[in-house]
Amino acid sequence: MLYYFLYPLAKHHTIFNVFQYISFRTIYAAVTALVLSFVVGPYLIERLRALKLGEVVRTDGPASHFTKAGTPTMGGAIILLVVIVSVLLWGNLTNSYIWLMTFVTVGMGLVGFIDDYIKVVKKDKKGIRASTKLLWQVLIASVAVLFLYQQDFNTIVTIPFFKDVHIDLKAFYIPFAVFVIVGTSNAVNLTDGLDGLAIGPMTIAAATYMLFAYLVGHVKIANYLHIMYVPKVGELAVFAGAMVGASLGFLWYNSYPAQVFMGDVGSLSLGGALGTLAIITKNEALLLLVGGIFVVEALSVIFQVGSFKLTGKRVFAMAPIHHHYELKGWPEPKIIVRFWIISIILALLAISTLKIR
Ligand code: 57M
Repeated sequence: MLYYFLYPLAKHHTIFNVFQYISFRTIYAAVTALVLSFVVGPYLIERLRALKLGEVVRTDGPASHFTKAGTPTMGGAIILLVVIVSVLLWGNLTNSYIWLMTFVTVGMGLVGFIDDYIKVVKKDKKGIRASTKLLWQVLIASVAVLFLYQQDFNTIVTIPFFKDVHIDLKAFYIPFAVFVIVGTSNAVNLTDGLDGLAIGPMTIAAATYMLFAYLVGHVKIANYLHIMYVPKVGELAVFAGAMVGASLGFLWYNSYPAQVFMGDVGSLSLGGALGTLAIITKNEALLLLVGGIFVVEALSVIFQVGSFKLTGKRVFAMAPIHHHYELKGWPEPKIIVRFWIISIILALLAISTLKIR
């Protein structure tokens, strides 16, 4: 909006020229989201507490979690609000990718909100049926991917570290991209089981894709780095910047010991947004590295369930894997910070693929 109203004033005063620069708007989108989180965060957390939207903690999990009962949840609504306001302020609203990101983020957020509402307000621990939830997620992701596909979106997938390996999935790109978006949304949800465990790696992953969106969308830099140039994608750096600011702002309150949990409204929407960022910036396969923590958490559940069904034996003391370390006696903050460290290393590795190919 600011771009729309203030950039035209550049004819009267050159200072307004800054509004055309994606780099400038990205930084201020992040700062705005962060400041907004600090302004509305305490008020909204208090509202969630007053509305008694507190977590019902499962009794079959690690005992250390019992003290967390009653912590306000659905804090992801703060993240959603802050991201959207910041993007509306700093984004170029004529860019269709900005709207596509907003659609997926809000759509997945709605699915999560309904699930949280049933669990927390209606006190029905099961929430929405897993199959119904998945159906809605697939539907939202499919609408987004079909929109891209009918715009002649590039269906080639590049493989990190291998310059000459390109796979053109053609029409198979549609189910592939839907899988990436829905899979990431659910993987972030599975990770969200310790204070700051999901939002830390999310901040790092969003920052990494912020950088990639900027580079991939800049014709000169893309040519210089010999990476795929995707027109108009630079604007998504603004969206990712808002995600970074909002995630950092949320981490302020969600860090150990958490004053608020994000709920499914936060995890499903942020995960969906991250998956969509990977698709639109054409760095789909790189998400395995950038979102490595989410991938490992999801794989730990797949192996645990698979092994139990096939052999009757468990691979981990408990899945997702963060519970395994809890049961081994690692203090919660140690697990969280170590997972953050791994995320940073993975992000640096991902950035190194710009040169190592
Ligand atoms: C969400 N939700 C947390 C909070 C958060 C198939 C199976 C592996 C599914 C999995 C599952 O249900 N995962 C989805 C996990 C819950 O957090 C809430 O949920 C929101 C995210 N959706 O925002 O509102 C609890 O996590 C803790 N928490 C924090 N800090 C945070 O910042 O401490 C969350 C955020 C909160 C709080 O205690 O109540 C959750 O873990 O329930 N299921 C599991 O994760 C269960 N695993 C399991 O059954 N494993 C089995 C099989 C099926 C693989 C096995 O290993 O044999 C575990 N989870 C729990 N107890 N709570 C085990 C039992």
